Formats: sequence, structure tokens, C-alpha cells
Amino acid sequence: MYEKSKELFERAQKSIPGGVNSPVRAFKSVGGTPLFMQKAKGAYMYDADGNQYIDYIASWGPMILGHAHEPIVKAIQEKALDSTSFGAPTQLEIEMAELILSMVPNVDMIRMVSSGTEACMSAIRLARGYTGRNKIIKFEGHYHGHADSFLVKAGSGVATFNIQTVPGVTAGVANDTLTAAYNDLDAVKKLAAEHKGDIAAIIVEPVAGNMGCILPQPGFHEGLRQLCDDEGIVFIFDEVMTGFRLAAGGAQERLGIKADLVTYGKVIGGGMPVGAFGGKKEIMQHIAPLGNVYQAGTLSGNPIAMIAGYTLLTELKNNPSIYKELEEKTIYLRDGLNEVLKAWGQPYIINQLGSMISIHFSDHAVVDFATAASANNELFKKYFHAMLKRGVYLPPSAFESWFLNNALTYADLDKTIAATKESLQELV
Ligand code: HOZ
Repeated sequence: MYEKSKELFERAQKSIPGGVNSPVRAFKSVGGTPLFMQKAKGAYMYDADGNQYIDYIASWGPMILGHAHEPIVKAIQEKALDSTSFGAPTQLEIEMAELILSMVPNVDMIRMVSSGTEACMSAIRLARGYTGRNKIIKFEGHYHGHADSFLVKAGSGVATFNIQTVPGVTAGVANDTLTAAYNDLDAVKKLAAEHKGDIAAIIVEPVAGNMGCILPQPGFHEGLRQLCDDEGIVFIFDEVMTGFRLAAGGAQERLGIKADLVTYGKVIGGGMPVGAFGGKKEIMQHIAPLGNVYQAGTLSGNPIAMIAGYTLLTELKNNPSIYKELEEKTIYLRDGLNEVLKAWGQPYIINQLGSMISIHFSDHAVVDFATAASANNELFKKYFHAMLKRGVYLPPSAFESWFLNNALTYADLDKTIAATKESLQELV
């Protein structure tokens, strides 16, 4: 069934570390051979052996309208005829910035980069440059890309592979990153009091997606916002996953919270390599060449990435019903999964908001990294493979959120629920 993928994986390991260009996709935590994908269309992906899968990763978020969405593909093809990169400004970059500003609350200015990692790394540098302070607070199990400052108690692959300390991150950098449990406002207040006047920024995934999907508890973000106001700390929402997914205005709109800086990733490139950070003019004007906080990139504002993102965001802006449809589908899936899991009789937790959802095999609420990590991940492994065998491609780790795309039909969701019912019988 996976012969070609097995062959490719063996070959890949000779020239690429671990055979993959990003660790989570190596399937190491769930075991087995990673599947090498050949193509994808709408809600389906096809591997090198020609197997079809219902996709619940959506390229980790951006394929909100499904894979190879025709207007995006067409726009990329047309744009490529005018060159794939200039290293000079274009009108399209202004149009893209104006479009984002028109959709997102509370962002006066935005700077394009090439990935979510770059966006978060730059936002932190800007917060430090702006405040003249060094330390940041992040949350256990949150993942803001692989820049040094963020690899302390990180989620996603760092949690998946249980890496406690990342070699190569200097003690100096690690010491400037303070961590607290997600949803524990008192712990954050304590850190802020202990390091009064030293904290440049608090960075948070507004809805956590790198330890499964975990929702903010009522009052948590409001408390962080107040603390940042009281202490002159820059409040950063990492919306790499939630931006343009939970609502056109992202988590800021969905949760009704105003951040000082916001970071975006792959979603704003419609799947192309893009990121961005933006926020209040008062802070953003410290970025070079307006200010001295340096940040740059030849591929920033790349025309192909810009046209792909512009096309996706325009469609999302013009059809707000997409968010309603996506949420209804996700709730339908959640309810169907609940039914079969309940009948199965073993403990489980489903967390869901908008089109983000995940299952933890746990008998207690999953509200932070500790509760996510204490879930039964051996069961998740078995569930993952049982679903894969039945043509459903879930994230290959319990420390990741699932992302729905609007090309999914109710028949696809029914198949997924039925596949879960069957799969559960294989779990012991
Ligand atoms: N870190 C990504 C998920 N949170 C996975 C990236 C990938 O393997 O593509």
C-alpha cells in the first residue's frame, strides 16, 4: 500500500537529515513510514502510491478553501510570466498590505516576511528594540517557529520528540525566555512582578494549535492584555494558525482582544512561503528603514507569494459565509466524533473552536501543556494509523491541531466519523 513512499523515504534519508525537511512530518512519534505526497485537490491528498486521503492538515492551515484552489493556481500562473522575483518593491505589495489592514482589527502597518518563524522572530526583536528590554514571556507548549528564543519549552515538533533542551540555543538566549503554563494568568503575573521592568513582550498563540487544539479559558487573554497595559509590555498574538482562519480578522476578531503586534504565516500566502508581522504604528515605525530595528529579506513581498495570498484573502473577505460554513462543518464533525467516542467508552477530550479541532485521549480537561502531555499518546498513535489505513490523513502527532478546509463535504465528514468508529475497535 505504501511501497513507493517506503522507497522514497529510504532514498531521502541518504541526502536529507531524517529524510524530511521538517521534523513532524517524519511520523517519528506515530511510527511507520511518512507518506510522500504527489498531488492534492480540494479536500483530498494523493500519495506517491496513488492512495487518496481526506486531508485534515490543510498544509498546517493555509488551504482554507482546499488544495489547488483554481483562482489561486491561475493567479500564480499568470503572475509567474512577469518574473518570479524582483528584489524591488511592487504595487501588489501595497495592495496586499491595504487588504490585510482592511480585514484585521488593530493593525496600522504590516511588514511582509517569508515564514511564520521569521514573523515571530522579527516581532520579538521589534518589541525588544521598542521597549529597550530583553526578556520575553512565552507559554509552555506554544510554538512560534524555530528561532532561538522560542525553542524553550516549545510545542509542535519539540514536544513531539520530547526535546528538553535544544543544543545550539545559547544559555543567554534561553535565560531571556521566561515561560508559564497556558491559561495560568497568576503565573504570568508572578513572572511579571519578579522581572518588573525587564519584560519586552508576552507572545501567545491565542488559540493554541501546537499541543493539539487548546482553547483560552475565559478571562485569560483579557488578563494578559491588562497586565501588558499596566507594565508597558508589548502584547503579541501569534496568529500564524488562527489568522484569517478563525475569522477574517483572526483571533483578535473572534476573541475580541486587541494585541499590540500580530504575526501571520502561511495562510496569507495561500500556501506559498509567506509570513508577516504588523500592529500599532507607534511600534511598527521603529522598523528599518523608518527606525533602527533592522529586518530585511530579498524574498519579502515576493510577487508569486503575494498574488497567491491576495487571491485567497480577497475571496475570504468577499465571502464571510465561508467562516460560518467551515464552523458548521467542524461542529458536525465534532458532534459525530463525540457520538462514536462516547459509545466506545474510553476517556477522551475534544477541543474545538472555529475550524480547529483535536482529540486527546484523556480523562481530564486539556487546558495546557501538562494536561496535553499526560494524555494517552500511545492510543493516539494507534488511532492515527487506523485512520490513515482508512484514507483519513490526520496530523501525525497529538501535539498538533487538525485544520478543516471548506472543500470538505458532509460525505467526507461522515466517512471520517465512520472511520473513527471502525478505528476505535482496533484500539486497546
Ligand atoms: N511545525 C508545523 C506544525 N505545527 C509542522 C510543519 C511541517 O512539517 O510542515
